[in-house]
Amino acid sequence: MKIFVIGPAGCGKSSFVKSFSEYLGEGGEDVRCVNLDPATDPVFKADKDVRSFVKTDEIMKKYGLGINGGLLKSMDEVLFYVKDLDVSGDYVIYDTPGQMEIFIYSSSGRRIIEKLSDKTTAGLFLMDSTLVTDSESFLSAVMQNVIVSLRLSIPTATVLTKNDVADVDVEKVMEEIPSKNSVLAELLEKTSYFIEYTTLSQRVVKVSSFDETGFDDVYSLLNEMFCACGDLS
Ligand SMILES: Nc1nc2c(ncn2[C@@H]2O[C@H](COP(=O)(O)OP(=O)(O)OP(=O)(O)O)[C@@H](O)[C@H]2O)c(=O)[nH]1
Ligand SMILES: [Mg+2]
Repeated sequence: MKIFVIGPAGCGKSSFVKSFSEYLGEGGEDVRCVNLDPATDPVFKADKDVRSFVKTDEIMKKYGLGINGGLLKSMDEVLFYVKDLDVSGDYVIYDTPGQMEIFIYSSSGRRIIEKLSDKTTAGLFLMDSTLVTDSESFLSAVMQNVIVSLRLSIPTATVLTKNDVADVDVEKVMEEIPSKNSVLAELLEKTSYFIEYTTLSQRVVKVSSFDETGFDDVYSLLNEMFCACGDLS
């Protein structure tokens, strides 16, 4: 299974890759990790590291680009090395950069994932729990996951990180929606219906990479994604 860990800057992707891969390894699973972030050295034991081929700091200097343009250009270059980044294992976990443009707008991010994917590829869309404690932010996060899933054509699940510092009460957040009376209350309510009628994005798990909270849930969810018997609701 290929697992792409995606999410906004600083949401906890690299920490999750480190802790979750250790958790899988301790459980006897055959797990490999790949760093797909050309801007940052991996904090986990990387079986393949994109920075062996492309380094964003060097790209920025070479082309006179800033950090955002440098990262986008780096991903264009990474396309030439995709074969070198492929690795086999029962669970192959890819850490990715936090710049969402790469997956939502640019063609390189999409093509890199397409080339590395197989029939059992999934995305985990990570969001920092401290930022999604109200219904507007929570629904926006889940919708971003839907967009990433559509754009990359892979099933993705929403994972709320840093549960040790903020525990999002998903049920309460959803229950509050009908009582909102902002000008966009209707949009909010219809968005919640939309989410209710989609399957994968609806299932939200909460994790902490510091104390491994929720890792059993992520493990079950990943396996349910490729099992016809899975109940994702
Ligand atoms: N409390 C808490 N902090 C966390 C957790 N996971 C990550 N962090 C902290 O959040 C910050 C960002 O973590 P990273 O793992 O680097 O996040 P990232 O998404 O890889 O960041 P970028 O690659 O820069 O987009 C660091 O200070 C981490 O220590 C967690 O489970 N709990
Ligand atoms: Mg990172």
